Amino acid sequence: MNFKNLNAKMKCFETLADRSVIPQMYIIARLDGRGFTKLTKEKYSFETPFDEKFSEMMVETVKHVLKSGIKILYGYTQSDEISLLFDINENSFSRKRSKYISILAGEVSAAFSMLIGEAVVFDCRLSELPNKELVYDYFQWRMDDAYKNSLNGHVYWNLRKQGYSKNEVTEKMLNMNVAKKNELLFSNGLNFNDLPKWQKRGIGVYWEEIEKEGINEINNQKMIGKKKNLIVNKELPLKEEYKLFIRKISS
Ligand SMILES: Nc1nc2c(ncn2[C@@H]2O[C@H](COP(=O)(O)OP(=O)(O)OP(=O)(O)O)[C@@H](O)[C@H]2O)c(=O)[nH]1
Ligand SMILES: [Mg+2]
Repeated sequence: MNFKNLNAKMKCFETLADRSVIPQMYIIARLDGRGFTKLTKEKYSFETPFDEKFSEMMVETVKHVLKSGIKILYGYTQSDEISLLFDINENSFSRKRSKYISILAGEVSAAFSMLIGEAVVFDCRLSELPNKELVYDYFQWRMDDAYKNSLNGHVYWNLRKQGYSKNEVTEKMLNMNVAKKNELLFSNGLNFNDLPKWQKRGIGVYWEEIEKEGINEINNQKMIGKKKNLIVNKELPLKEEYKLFIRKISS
């Protein structure tokens, strides 16, 4: 078989099952660090339950991926995960899922690896959402997850640091509701309400357009140009306000 025929015969095995996201669907990618429990607790002694340096590396990674060429309007990170909302008009790579998933997993894994100094891996999955309400629900879901993880993490590590074993803590927490968890922290000198907001709500990264004074190279006159800056927000708003916030940065 000549190369042309062999190429046509074999190419279809790569392409025919490689689906594109249909136009006007909102795309959100979610990346999650692989085996980060071991990485954060055994390989490196990051502070538990929250470590500012670890969180800073996650934020730097989000900034990197927002600058990587795929049009992403909003990046959100909590724990070892990153969610990325695409511009509705993003149409590079013919909107092929496999391209977005592999490129984003590659960009995020490479960026975080460079920051930590060894090879680490993030997985990536895509949500395809047919309307904006579901986009708001998605981000509310991840923020609720951040809140739940934060309360559980603080309670877990508060008890561990008092000397209880893994099993003892797991058993103690089994029948504890939210109020009980708050009470336990309070009685041990920690007011959950007073903790930094980023630990309970996660961190948002997005573009902001600012005006910038420059010099027009043709006539040497002062001019006002526009420049895009990345904003890191560690005090994200809640509920309805969060929805309005996402509407603003994604419109
Ligand atoms: N010490 C510490 N650990 C953190 C921090 N942020 C996230 N982690 C840990 O990262 C892990 C994230 O959870 P998972 O993604 O479910 O666990 P994983 O081990 O990465 O498992 P897979 O994602 O399935 O590979 C948890 O163990 C968190 O405690 C931090 O600031 N400090
Ligand atoms: Mg993980």
